[in-house]
Amino acid sequence: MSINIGIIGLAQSGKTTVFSALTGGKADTIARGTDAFSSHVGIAKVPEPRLKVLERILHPKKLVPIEAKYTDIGASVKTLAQDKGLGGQLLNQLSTADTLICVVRAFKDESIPHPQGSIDVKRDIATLNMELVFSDLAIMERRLERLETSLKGAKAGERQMFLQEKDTLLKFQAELENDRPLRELEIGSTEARFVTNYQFLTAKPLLIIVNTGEEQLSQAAAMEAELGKEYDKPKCRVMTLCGKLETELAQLEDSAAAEFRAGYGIREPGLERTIKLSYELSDLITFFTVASNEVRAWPIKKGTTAVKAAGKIHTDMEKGFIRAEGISFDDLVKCGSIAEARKKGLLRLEGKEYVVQDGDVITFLFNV
Ligand SMILES: Nc1nc2c(ncn2[C@@H]2O[C@H](COP(=O)(O)OP(=O)(O)OP(=O)(O)O)[C@@H](O)[C@H]2O)c(=O)[nH]1
Ligand SMILES: [Mg+2]
Repeated sequence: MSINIGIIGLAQSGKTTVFSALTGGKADTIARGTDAFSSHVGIAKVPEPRLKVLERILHPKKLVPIEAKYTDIGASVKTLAQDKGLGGQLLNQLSTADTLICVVRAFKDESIPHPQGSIDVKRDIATLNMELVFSDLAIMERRLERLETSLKGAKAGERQMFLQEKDTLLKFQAELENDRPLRELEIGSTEARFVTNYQFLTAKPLLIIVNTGEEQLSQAAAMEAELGKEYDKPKCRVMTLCGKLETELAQLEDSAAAEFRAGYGIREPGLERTIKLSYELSDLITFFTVASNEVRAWPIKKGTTAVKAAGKIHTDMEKGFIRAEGISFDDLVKCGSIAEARKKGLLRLEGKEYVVQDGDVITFLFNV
């Protein structure tokens, strides 16, 4: 199971630098390369300290963390929306992302020209937002045209459906034309279906990474607080990251990197902070399974029921679901072993509708 993160940003803002910081570390990168579209794709393990604790309690042969797949498409969203060929394919790649990271340049360097002529973080965020809006509007226009054709030949039964979709799209279109991204709207369940179908970019959670220079490190926290006032909203967060420095630190052993970070006054590794925020933005929690000598971490949306969580692992487990046997991470740590937890009655039997909680350690029982 992986979570999928698309990296966007203006030209030369540091997208590839941030991508390297997130996926370039020796220990945490599983695979990294360039795909057929010449975008960079990298997979990094999601840091999860609870796995190590579970290893001590459960003694599995193997720990399997969640993976984060980062895609640096290396082109601006604006050009993608205009281009039906390669641009269209790259856009498709972005549209499968769970979360978007938008890299905005704050570092100063005379030798690297800025596409808009000067450093201005808020202006660039607005530009990027506009590009995302523009891309969604293009998708909507095409769909609305096709809907008109479909409506002409529609049977009585289909008509209602098409009209509903048209209403939703027109409503979304009006919001976008006012520069309002779809992620800020309250979306009903019928409407949500259309959002999922079309994978609108402005509907996705957005993490704004302000790429600061090393010499700006002392101001980074203040900059983040100031920008947060404007951009921290549901499904949108802003953070600063020194991409270049983090890329270098990612090459070092953990202990050496930690020493450097302390020296620079950086409290948390950029990779960890980024993934934590992406996770929160995507409304994801983590549960653990124990099976065939493996302890594995899984990401699921908050509010997922046990039967649906089982389905994430295997469709057979959803179809043949009998019950789940689960314990919270904290209870398991307190007991020190599954046997002790069972003795104390802390191992719970849960039915299909149980809502899985962050940190649950679960074994699913099912028929095949
Ligand atoms: N001085 C300085 N240079 C940086 C920093 N971050 C990135 N750069 C440089 O800025 C240039 C652009 O960075 P990239 O990461 O390639 O930016 P990009 O957004 O991927 O660029 P394109 O893919 O060409 O749009 C490179 O020469 C980087 O070395 C920084 O914090 N300070
Ligand atoms: Mg690049």
